Amino acid sequence: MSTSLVEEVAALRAQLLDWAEAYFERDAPVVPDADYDQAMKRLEALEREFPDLVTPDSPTQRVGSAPLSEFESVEHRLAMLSLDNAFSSEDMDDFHRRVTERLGAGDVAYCCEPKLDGVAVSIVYEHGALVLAATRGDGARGENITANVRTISNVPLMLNGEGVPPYLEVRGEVVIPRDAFERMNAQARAADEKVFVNPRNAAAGSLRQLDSRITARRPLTFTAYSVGAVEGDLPAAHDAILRRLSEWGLPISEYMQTVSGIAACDDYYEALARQRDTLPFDIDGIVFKINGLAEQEKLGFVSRAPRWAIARKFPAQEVSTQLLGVDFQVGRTGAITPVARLEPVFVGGVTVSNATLHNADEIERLGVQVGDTVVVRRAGDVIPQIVSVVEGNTSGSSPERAPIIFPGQCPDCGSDVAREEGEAVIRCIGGMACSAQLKAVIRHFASRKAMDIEGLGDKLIDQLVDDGLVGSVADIFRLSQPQLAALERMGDKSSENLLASIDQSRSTTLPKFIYALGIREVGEATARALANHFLELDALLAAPTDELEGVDDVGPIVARHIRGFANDNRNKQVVGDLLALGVNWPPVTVASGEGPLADTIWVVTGKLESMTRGDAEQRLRSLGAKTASSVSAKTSSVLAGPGAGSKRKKAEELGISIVDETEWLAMLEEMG
Ligand code: I6G
Repeated sequence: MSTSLVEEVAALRAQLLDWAEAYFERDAPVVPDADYDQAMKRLEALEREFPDLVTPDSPTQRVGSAPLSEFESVEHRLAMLSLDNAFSSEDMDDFHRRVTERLGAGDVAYCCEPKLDGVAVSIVYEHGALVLAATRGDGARGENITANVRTISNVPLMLNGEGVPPYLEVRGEVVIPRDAFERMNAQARAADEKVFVNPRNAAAGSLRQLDSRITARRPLTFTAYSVGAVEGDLPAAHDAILRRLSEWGLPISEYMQTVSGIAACDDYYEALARQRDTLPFDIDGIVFKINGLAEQEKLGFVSRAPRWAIARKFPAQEVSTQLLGVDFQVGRTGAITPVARLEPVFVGGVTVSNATLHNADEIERLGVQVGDTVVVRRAGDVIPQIVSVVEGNTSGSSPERAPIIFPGQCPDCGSDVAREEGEAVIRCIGGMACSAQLKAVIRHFASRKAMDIEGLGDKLIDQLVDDGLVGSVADIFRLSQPQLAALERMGDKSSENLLASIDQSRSTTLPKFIYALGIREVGEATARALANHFLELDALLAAPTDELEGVDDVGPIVARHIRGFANDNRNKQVVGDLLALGVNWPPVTVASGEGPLADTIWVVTGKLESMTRGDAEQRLRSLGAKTASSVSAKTSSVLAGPGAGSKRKKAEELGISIVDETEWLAMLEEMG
């Protein structure tokens, strides 16, 4: 075998691992899928021809193998136990009292970790190589899901580093992150395929695939939270064990923290409860563990749970309630969305009385009717949704049940409605003559990430449209102080403030302006990519579809929407009016990827004084940097404000440069 062949295989492997890291961990693909597939095919061919070159951690070993007929049952060397639950700080006090009494100790160190809402798995490594993965099953025996777990991109196939025990069973949770779940379901809905109820079910369904090639396409991630059977030495504290696992390449929770005493546990719980909605994954509580293994051993177990750990649960994210009725809401693109009116219910920490039902297909899929008992899910900052109808409720047609009938006319303006070929949504064809669409367009235009017109809220927009003062977004810039002051609940002072913020919003940026135009499917990221590509608004609006499709993020559908927008005479008029009324932005001089920070990857964390994290990221991108949400060996620098926690720590561990806000601002100034 020639050296150049060995070198080619090594280079392909390194390249594929790099690309996979960009794709899965930084959500920032660096090459088209086709390039990835081609490199993978070449590596597969070489490994087929020279099997001696196959290594257990080769990317080819993750792609999934032929379907199994069933999962084999495997016995856990050590039973996989469950955890006792606590529902209040009083329950936590009781737990702490029991622990300290048994230990005869005053204060105790607790290791705190979020309890991920996913599927528990056990992964066995022998001499560092992944040899077995199993579900929890009944705790004593689980199912052998090795082929599926091997496809999870952040599960190391080989552990690296000093002191890896000859036999190591790692336990943890497999989840699908929220954003990936939403994307997965949106794609499934568009393709009329099975929609998952929640990320946990999607993760469980993905791990239960007999064909691991299907699992390989699911965005699963693993987080280790403990060890099971071990032959060899490990540190004597839970947090140190997890850190050791991390050194060997296993992902652990970046939120893990060790605290002293039960009051600090309450603080940790409250802090995570506040962050719960904005975390990248669903969590259903916090797990607190006595940190010292000697103390854990002394406390032992009671029935099927350790005495040294407890899970303090958060309010449920799914609860059942009654569907009282359905309203139809018209959005800015005319889409008519069925909105469920619910018997108010406490879910995910807030009282919910409305939930989206998406579209007619979704209603049919759920088989839901007015009067049914339904399961409502509220997780993260996603709008509450009805995810299922309570079993036993759908059969027959009781007098209390009523089918949901879609309107044949727009509920707002009475225009006809139409369903485009291949689309699940029904749209009002009234355009800006439909006041509901106009109001939604203005709400979007004025929103923070768009023109950011402070004080122009929903109620005021309703008034301005209903009173005929605003008939297009350009009219916002034609409003006068007497007109505003004459509105209900608007005094001189508020109207002056509003006029000042309208005036201030005239100075914007090209990406924000493009986003504000509300072109279908053009979100913030696409608007940024368009601005960086075209640099000028005119160039964007004149671009043919094939040029538009050359921009990151823009496919044929988005390109068609942009052309459709640009060709519409009313839109041309409004854009022209906005510019004539003084809307302006500084020139976009640097396309992403070029500039003084080109080829660098930044992570912004903690609280900044002078701007939001989002704005700081935008500044960095405008200087050519890439921005990422998590710290890895690829990160060039971390901008850390006060309160930066685990990301700062990880950067320190990896020796990555950390700058504070003052240093960073000075650096920007230096770059001009
Ligand atoms: O189900 C669990 C979730 C998270 C756990 C767990 C955990 O630690 C963060 N830890 C143990 C020891 C067990 N179940 C049994």
